[in-house]
Amino acid sequence: MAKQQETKHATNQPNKKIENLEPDKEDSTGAFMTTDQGVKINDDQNSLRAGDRGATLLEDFILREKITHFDHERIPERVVHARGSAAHGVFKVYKPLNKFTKAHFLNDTATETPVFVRFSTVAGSRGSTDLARDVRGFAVKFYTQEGNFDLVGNNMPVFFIQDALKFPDLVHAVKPEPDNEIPQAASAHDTFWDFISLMPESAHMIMWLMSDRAIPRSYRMMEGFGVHTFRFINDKGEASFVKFHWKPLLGVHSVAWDEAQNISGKDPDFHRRDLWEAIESGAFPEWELGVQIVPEADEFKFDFDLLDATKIIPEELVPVQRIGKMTLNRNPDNFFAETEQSAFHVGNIVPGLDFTNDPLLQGRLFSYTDTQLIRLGGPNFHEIPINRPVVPIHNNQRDGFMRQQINKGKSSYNPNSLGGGDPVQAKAAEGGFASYQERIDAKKVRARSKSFFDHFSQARLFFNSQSDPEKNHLIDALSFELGKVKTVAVRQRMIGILSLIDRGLATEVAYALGLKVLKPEQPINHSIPADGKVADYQPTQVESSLASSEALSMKNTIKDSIISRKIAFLVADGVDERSVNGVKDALVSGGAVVHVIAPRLNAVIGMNNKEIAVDESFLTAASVLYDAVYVPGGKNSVATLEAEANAVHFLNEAFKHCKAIAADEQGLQVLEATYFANKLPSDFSDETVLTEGIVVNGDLKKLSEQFIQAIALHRFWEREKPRQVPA
Ligand code: HDD
Repeated sequence: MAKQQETKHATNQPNKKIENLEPDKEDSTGAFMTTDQGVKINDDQNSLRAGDRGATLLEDFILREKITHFDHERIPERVVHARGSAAHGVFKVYKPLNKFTKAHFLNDTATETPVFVRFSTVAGSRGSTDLARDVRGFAVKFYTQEGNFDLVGNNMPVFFIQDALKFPDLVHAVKPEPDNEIPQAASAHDTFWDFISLMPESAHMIMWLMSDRAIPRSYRMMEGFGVHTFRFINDKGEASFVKFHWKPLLGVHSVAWDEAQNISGKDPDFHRRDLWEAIESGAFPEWELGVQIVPEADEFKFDFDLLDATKIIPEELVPVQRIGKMTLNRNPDNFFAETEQSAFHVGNIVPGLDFTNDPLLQGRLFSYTDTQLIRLGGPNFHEIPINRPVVPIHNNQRDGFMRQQINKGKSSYNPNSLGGGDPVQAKAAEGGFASYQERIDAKKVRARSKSFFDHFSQARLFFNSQSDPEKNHLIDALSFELGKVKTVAVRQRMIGILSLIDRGLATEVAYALGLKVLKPEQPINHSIPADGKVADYQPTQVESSLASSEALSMKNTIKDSIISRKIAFLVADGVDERSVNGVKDALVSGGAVVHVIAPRLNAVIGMNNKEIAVDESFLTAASVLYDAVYVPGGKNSVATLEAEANAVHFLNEAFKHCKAIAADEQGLQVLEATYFANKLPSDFSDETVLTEGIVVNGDLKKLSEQFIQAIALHRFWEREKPRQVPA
């Protein structure tokens, strides 16, 4: 299927990684079936027996081979980020960045660097729902001409903890509880909030996790962040600090929590399917790569520490420069071979980039190779096609399980004379990687810098930057999650932490939990050294130099297109074909995907006896799987639909989830059968449409225009204000 995309390829160069994968691909079209040894098989239905009712013979190598392979098909899932989906694509830089970095792929504007990108949830297992409230992984492997660079980030710019030593604790706390393995893919349980309530440094991340960012509408509509501060190194050996951002060209959008829970039942593969279908249809997802660059000299200029992964650099302080674009334009051919076996490592960097001393990053540098050793079974996982670079590998590493490369010659050591001294080391000028020579003069200590002790100012900045609907969602999310916690003392301790972020927030959540905001307990900070004074190691309360930051609210995101958005048309026999086709044509030419949904499958007969193909029935479709709904007229069609509970429910849910809804003059009759009939706007002017998201118009051209504008706005959260939406 991916082959069809050749013609739609948004870019114009052959993708070197796809070429590199080609020799390993297998295509059975027109071929004989064989064993793994290449022997043609003439009966794949019956094992070899002593007589047709007798015992199976051990000599049946066909049976033995097939069952043995099957028995060994599974590998361990990733210990975190087990559930994921991936795609191939390319990255191209806009202009050379040589002032800051010598990395070739960030300087050569002519080259399209192949990428493989895997998106994931963190806590759930491989088969868990895509719509869990969770952080999303955003891992990009750049197959550059200088080797692989992996930017292994998330869709949130900060992290729960400051030191990698706490990572196993965090993950043990969020994963299903160890006695009964409950709950799957959810943080709403005691052990997670027990840990969080004792880890004040997680406060900022918790604000992100409880926000709508944790329930994206699509992987294609998420930001990505490298999280840590990295280093850029130019060809003079000068360094600057850099933070990486991915900015989606479709904007950042989310679903409602009630919707997320429903999608988990109706289509747990919602994000996987969405990514796959968008790429198959040629609606290639795109992100711009952004960088925030801080000169070395400004390292201590901020009221937070650049090495602290629980902090952002607000965009008001250091703007994000957009330096290039990534386009995902090809689905994998095989999920296991590519997506499952892809092995990312934050330590895979190329000349022109380097690490910083962020203690979270430093610990990650160990963890990723280590985990691949157990997951992929040995030290040669870099040879698996999806992981190998597009440049040759020459070194003296040898052997190990599943070695693919056939190294020639006698010498596998350096220095050597028998092999002519090869392979030779490359000088920095020849592209050899040379680590940045950071000056360090320090005692070896187990301690945390005091510059890491402000845990609340940026959590507050995040909360203060949210729009009212976003704040309400955050309060609801915390009330839901803590409501699922059974231990009241944990809930109470969390209210204490929240009160250190924002008193109003804590009061609202406490109200929902039937608790009071008490004076918070002394938050525990785990960085107390054996001989340290506890008082010195308590979190500090610092005011952020900023009251709010625009980039933190999804309200300010791009809302200018309906590309790849899914629109449901509710129809029945007798529908007005002109209304269906007119509005459909307008939406499809705007890039949207239209599904016709009817009481039963196959087709409906319109009022002018024309057949209209049906994509889904009310049984197989659900409102939560669409971005907007249209009800075309036709006397008999609307009469059927207004009496059809599933159609009315479809609309009620769309209204509840704040989606754009449209009807032509006759279709209005069906809207009048919903619970929101008495909330329909009194006029359908352009202005009302843009605030209320409901379009009714007899003029199909005008209707289509207004509907397109409304869909582009994504959601009409103001509708939630009266908080009176059942469904
Ligand atoms: Fe991690 C996987 C992102 C902290 C240890 N991590 C993993 C993946 C992503 C991230 C996107 C999935 C990659 C894929 O699709 O295969 N991790 C992050 C970010 C972090 C972070 C953005 C903080 C800024 N991780 C982190 C720490 C540790 C790990 C502190 C351990 C000390 N992460 C792992 C791992 C995983 C992993 C155990 C599991 C599967 C894998 O590596 O390949 O090594």
